[in-house]
Parts: sequence; structure tokens; C-alpha cells
Amino acid sequence: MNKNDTLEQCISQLADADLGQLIMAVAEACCELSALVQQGELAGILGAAGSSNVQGEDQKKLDIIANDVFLEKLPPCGQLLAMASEEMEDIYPVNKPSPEAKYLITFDPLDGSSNIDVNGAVGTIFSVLTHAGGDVSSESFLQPGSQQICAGYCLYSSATMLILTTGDGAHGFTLDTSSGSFVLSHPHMQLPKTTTDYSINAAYQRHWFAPIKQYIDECVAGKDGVRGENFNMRWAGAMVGDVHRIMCKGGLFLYPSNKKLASEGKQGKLRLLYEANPMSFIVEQAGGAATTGEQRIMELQPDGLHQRVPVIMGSEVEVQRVTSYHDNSAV
Ligand code: P6P
Repeated sequence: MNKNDTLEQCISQLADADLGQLIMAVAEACCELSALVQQGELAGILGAAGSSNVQGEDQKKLDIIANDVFLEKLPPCGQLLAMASEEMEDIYPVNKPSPEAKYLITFDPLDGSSNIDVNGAVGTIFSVLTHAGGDVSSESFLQPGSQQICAGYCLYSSATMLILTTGDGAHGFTLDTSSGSFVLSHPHMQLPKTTTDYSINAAYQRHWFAPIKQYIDECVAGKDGVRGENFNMRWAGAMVGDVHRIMCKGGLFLYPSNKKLASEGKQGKLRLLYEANPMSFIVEQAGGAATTGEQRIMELQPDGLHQRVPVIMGSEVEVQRVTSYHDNSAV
């Protein structure tokens, strides 16, 4: 693969013919979503849909439109057995098992949709699994993240970028709007091992458990505290925006469990199958790390399509530090 090659020119080096066809179908859906997002209100896509999803979250019009684009663009590729989405309670069967139809895809069609009405960063996150055989059910999707064969996100921001891994590095493609092709702009992305940038929603400070409170307090204390250096905080309100910044310059993304979520019976806010696992695969392929604070995210055995988990991911040294604070508090 050479910089400025198109995704079409690179795909055969990233995937076999069947997976390559599925990836190209995902890229086509992302290209269509990018055009819609760029249109904003002119396309009549802003605002609430007046409905809520399985998570009990108010849906934006574009949440539903984005989900529909994926349901339209992906099945014709022929390789999919079924789809699972943040926006759908149950799986969406596509094809019967066959030599070609062997993949399962999970996706968050529009991550960070609360940003859409304020022209903030939004994105799509997806993850591809192979089916172990037999009838397809929601149970078929409950595979550890280490079983993923492909993961990616598309960030609709000042540029539209598709970041993709099939297990041989994480590669960034920028959408050339004049040709409609994704172009290899960031081959073999690598995360710095250390960082002084962190991303967390500080409004939940009073709900944090001790390890997170200790870590953030030390960052805020800066060079006057035990860390001996100053830190900076960014919070995009969209995982794809925060994780992409970290993919480009390093950093630590934290959406930890907290006392408020625990009181609601939730282990975290972000969903394992279509947010934490794909982003963990990408970040690890770029030399970063991803844990719940206590264990590697991609080793978790999922127990439900919409399971939520705590997420600490990014520059390896800082992930290890936060994880060590959890270990110490556990003793
Ligand atoms: P909060 C978007 O709704 C999302 O799922 C992630 O993309 C983002 O990082 C997080 O939730 C934002 O959560 O609690 O800050 O609104």
C-alpha cells in the first residue's frame, strides 16, 4: 500500500475478496452518510426523531437515517449473515449461511449524534466477526473482541476519514470529495506510548470511583503534583472524535464506570460490541492499549448485544497507570 492509493487499490492487501467486498460496502455507506452530514439542515436531517432507541436514548433523525443507509448499502454485498446496531434491539438477519455469507457486523451508525445539531464531530463505528456455524442468533454476536477480523470508524468532521484495521496495523483513509474515493493518507498509524492529554466528561467528577478520582486529581495538579508536569483535557462528546485525536497525537480516553451508572445497574455508558471492542482493536493495532480499568477489553466475554462497559484507552503508559490504580484499590 502506498500513500495516496485509493481504498479500492489497497483493499486486496488488507483483506480477502469476500471481506474486501464487505469493507467496500461499508465505505460506500460512510461516503453517503458523509454527504448527508455535510448538508446538515439543508438536507432536513437535524433535530430529534421523536422516538427513543433500545438504550432509552432520544433518537436524532440522522440516527435513524444512518441506520437505514447501512441496512440498504451492506446486504447487497452478499457476505453478511446478520447485522446488529445500536439503533436496533434485535439482530437484522440478511442471508442464510453459505461459502460467501459468513460475516456478522455490529455498528453504531451515528456515534455522538447529540453533536449533529451543533455541527460537532460525529461518526460511524463498526466491527466484523465471522460466524462459528449453525443457525444465526444474537448469541452468534457474543464473541470476545479478540475474535474481530475487521474494525473501523468513519469520522465526519472537517474532513471525512475512515480508519480501518484487519489485524495488520491501523490505516487512515481520507475521503476525496471530488472523486468520492477514500485515499490512504495515514498508513500504519501509531500512538505515542506516553501523553499529557486526557479526555473525560468532568461533570461526573462527584460520581467517580477512587482510582479515576486519583488519576484525574494528579493530572489537574500538574507540575505542582506527583506527576511533575502539566496536563491538558479535551472532550468532544463523541467517542470517534476523541479517539481520532488520540490516534493522531496520543492521549487517554476515559469513560469509566461511576457510582451513578452503578446505581442504574450499568457497568459503564459505552457499548462493548459496537463501540468499545472496535475502538480497542484499532487502538491496540496502533500500539495503544484498552482496558475496563481492570482487564483488557478485547478479552471480555460479552453477555448481551447492548452490554455496556467501562472504557480506558489510548497511550499505553497512561492506560497502565490507571489500571494499576484499580489494582491497588482492589487489594
Ligand atoms: P456524555 C455519545 O453519546 C457517546 O456514546 C460517545 O460517543 C461519547 O464519548 C459519550 O457518549 C459522551 O457521553 O456522558 O459526555 O454525553
